[in-house]
Amino acid sequence: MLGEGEIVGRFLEAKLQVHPDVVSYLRERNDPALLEKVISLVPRGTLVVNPAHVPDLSPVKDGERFLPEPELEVIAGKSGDSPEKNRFEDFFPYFRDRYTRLSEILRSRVNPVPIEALTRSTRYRQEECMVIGMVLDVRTTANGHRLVDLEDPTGQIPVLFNKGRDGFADAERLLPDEVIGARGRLSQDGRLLFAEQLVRPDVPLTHAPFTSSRGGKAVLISDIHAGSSTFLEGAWERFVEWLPSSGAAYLLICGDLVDGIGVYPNQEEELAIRDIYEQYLKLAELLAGVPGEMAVVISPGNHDVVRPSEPQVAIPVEFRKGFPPNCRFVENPALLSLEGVRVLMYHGRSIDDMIGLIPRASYSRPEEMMVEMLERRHLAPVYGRRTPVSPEPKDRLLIDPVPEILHTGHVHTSGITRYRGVLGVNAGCWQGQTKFQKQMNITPTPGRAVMVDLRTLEPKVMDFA
Ligand code: D5M
Ligand code: FE
Ligand code: ZN
Repeated sequence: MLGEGEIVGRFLEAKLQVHPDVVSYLRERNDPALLEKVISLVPRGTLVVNPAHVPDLSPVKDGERFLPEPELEVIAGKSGDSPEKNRFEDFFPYFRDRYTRLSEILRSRVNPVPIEALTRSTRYRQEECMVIGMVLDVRTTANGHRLVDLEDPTGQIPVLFNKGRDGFADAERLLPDEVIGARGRLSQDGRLLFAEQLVRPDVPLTHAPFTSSRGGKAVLISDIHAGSSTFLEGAWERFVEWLPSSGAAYLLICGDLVDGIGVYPNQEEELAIRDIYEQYLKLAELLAGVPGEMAVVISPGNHDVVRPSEPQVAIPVEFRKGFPPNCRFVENPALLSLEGVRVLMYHGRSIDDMIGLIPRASYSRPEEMMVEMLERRHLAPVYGRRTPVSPEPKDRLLIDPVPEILHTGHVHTSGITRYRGVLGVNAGCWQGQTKFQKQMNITPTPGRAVMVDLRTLEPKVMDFA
């Protein structure tokens, strides 16, 4: 099996540095001849070998895309898409759908053996093989290795990721319920897989984002928290005054529209408006300042009046009084097309779960958690902690298709990232630090909006604080 050290070493011999994506690709393909071929194809004078140098990794741009008329289309998460009630009996189909679709994504790179066959038959013992499964449980052993119980529809097997092996950093970030592929060697008794490589569904290395030839700009914000006594009126006024000059056609608001009522203990002490209807009326007033020709897309978050389980339904009609006619209410998550550019809006409750479980993760760097979502092709990989999920026969939290822009909020800190062509944006919030955030040591970055040019996907941070 080709190891990371071996691959990097071979490039160094050829006086070349190598991009980590090229290393993962070569490890997955596990073909020494391919490694030599890549080295031989690199043009003279190259210092760093990146995916563009590898024929199979050349970007494949999704060039032809049906452009909606008008330019804004809600592809998924329209108001009314989610059934109101969640039914307990839907949990089984929900997880089966999650497993089936993520394992299909993995199958282009992993050729798995059913787990039952591994454990039953003797022919795989001490042989190299691959499996695909959902992480039932993951723990760190006394020696610091990571031990995972992996389950597929046929059975279950423990998989050991040795801390001394290449790519252990991937295993350190393993989360319960994520779907992964593992390549490794089966133990002599067939009861344990010694993993050599962890493969995540991920964004394809060849992914090249679609860009709009029509142009257009979108402004991304979240966490307005209207009705909170720490809502930053002045910053919002400056923002709204700037909007007409921005030339933007779209304003996307990614949840926590109002502060809500009773969201956390003693919240009433921090509310300027204690009536939930009036909080939404306040939001309607705030949005009345937005130019009428801009399309405003409004998606809920955990402080909003709708059910907390995701997909969260759109703000109900009785709370939409007084909003200007350019507002559209969608679910959380929602997938939009703006001039053909796909934007996946997700408030980001699951970021709390991931920050709690991923070593060195921090509320000050939300962009890293967006990358974790993209690698797993799932907005809320961990089930049953802080992020409640409403089971539906189709898992709407899967990231499929891969969007051009992933827009989140919730953490109140801004962060921007680009991962394999996908732009990740968390703009921050419009609320100053609350007592609760002070206790949690969370320092918000309020008053920022991020404007994205749909022709180039270049973000620009605007600060109104
Ligand atoms: O989330 C505002 C901020 O507070 C965000 O950074 C997440 C954090 N937060 C929210 N709830 C919790 C809990 N229960 N523990 C730790 N941190 C949390 P918002 O949704 O606006 O309240
Ligand atoms: Fe919030
Ligand atoms: Zn939130």
